[in-house]
Amino acid sequence: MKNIHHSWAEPYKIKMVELLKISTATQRKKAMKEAGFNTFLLRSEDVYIDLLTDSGTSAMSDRQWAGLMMGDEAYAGSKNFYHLEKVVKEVYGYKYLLPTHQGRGAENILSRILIKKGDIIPGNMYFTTTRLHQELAGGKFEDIIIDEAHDPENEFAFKGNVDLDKLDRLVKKHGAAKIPYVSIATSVNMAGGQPISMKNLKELRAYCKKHKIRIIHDMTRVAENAYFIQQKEKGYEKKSVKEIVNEINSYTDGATMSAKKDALVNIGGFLALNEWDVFEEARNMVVVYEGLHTYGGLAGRDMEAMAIGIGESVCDDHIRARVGQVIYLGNKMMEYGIPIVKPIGGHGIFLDAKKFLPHIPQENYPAQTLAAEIYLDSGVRTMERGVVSAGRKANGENYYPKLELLRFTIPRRVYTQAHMDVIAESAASVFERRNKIKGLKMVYEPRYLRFFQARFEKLN
Ligand code: PLI
Repeated sequence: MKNIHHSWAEPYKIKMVELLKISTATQRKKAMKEAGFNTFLLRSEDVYIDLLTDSGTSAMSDRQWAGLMMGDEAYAGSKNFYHLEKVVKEVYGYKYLLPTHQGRGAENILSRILIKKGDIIPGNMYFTTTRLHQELAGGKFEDIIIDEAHDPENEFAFKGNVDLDKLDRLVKKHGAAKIPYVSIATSVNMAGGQPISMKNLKELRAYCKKHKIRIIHDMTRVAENAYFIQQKEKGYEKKSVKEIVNEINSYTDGATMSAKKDALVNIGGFLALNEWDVFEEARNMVVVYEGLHTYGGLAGRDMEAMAIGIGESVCDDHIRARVGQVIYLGNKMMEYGIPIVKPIGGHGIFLDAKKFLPHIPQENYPAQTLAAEIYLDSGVRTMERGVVSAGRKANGENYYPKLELLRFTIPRRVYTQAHMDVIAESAASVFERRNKIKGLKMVYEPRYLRFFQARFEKLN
């Protein structure tokens, strides 16, 4: 009876299932060609296990579904708005709330208000839509994440941390007045879902206070970050995820949120602020771009589902199982010798495509190539997070990010452990024949966020 390993397990059971199509290799070949070797252009019907994103793809609880029936679809003053506002205050600790249709709606409004032409926005690694809105508003994003974040092999526990020396150099060079805010993401997406530590955040807060610079928090995956703090940071072992989330937020001045991730809904987001003046301006803008300030592009029922989802998302049992499943998949991949970003992050497994396909140069899109190969192998849909996602600079040059990754993003409460096994086995079988894989060339490139709609052809 010694040495029994105690597994994590889901704190829920299945009440309804969605049937999936299992395709043949010939069907997948045809579908991939029609999609221009871009997994974003596949029809979801042609996908078996969909790991494109964890955004809007989670399963809602029976309580959330019941909440939909409580939707108050009044144009103004919906009771669901007031419920959501109460929950955001209580759980997240921000004073003022503006719902938006999703995260980028909040980013648009915030960037337009706070950023002037020529401003600098330092942040702990870029995110695609966030940086684009900063640039469209006339600002320039500067990466101030620690160097370790750019190294997939480095096992430092908090690779989302800010390098305060990098920030200080920017402040000295441009002056604090040119920096409207520091843009801080929890669970840094493009680095592989890597957390920021509370210690680092506190130091950043002290620095920014001294220089009178705001901190704006991209809190899309804050609960996952809080879980890593609970598991790995001294002094937080006994704190609940909810308490940790609240403390993280207390060191920031406002937040943009894509509720489609942590908050367990299929659509929705918000802008949350502590400063009245900024809020007042944002409330003016929301009616231009989103909708009235008590719905911001959402139905009453969407706000109700979000309010309930936020509560569920900060429960320790939920988050332990959520991250536990991701870690299970990562460990399986490592057993097969597949190169992944370490440590394993919160929302998915990120394959190191440069290591996986060392014979394919970044100009021929190794991660994009790998996404196509995994789909062809098993019908598992993943997504590129490398040179295609990084896009072009304002001067037209390509960004060449150090990280060339393939993301296996795990929707919350959707797939089983057996699905995780199938996914790891598919990655392993592509890994076995990796030397025979050829790269891609881009044949169609949209102007903005090209990864969504670009088309590719196979190199001969
Ligand atoms: O997709 P939106 O507009 O609700 O949210 C944009 C957004 C903002 N910040 C972060 C960290 C994100 O991850 C994010 C969206 N992420 C997507 C769609 C993803 O697949 O990762």
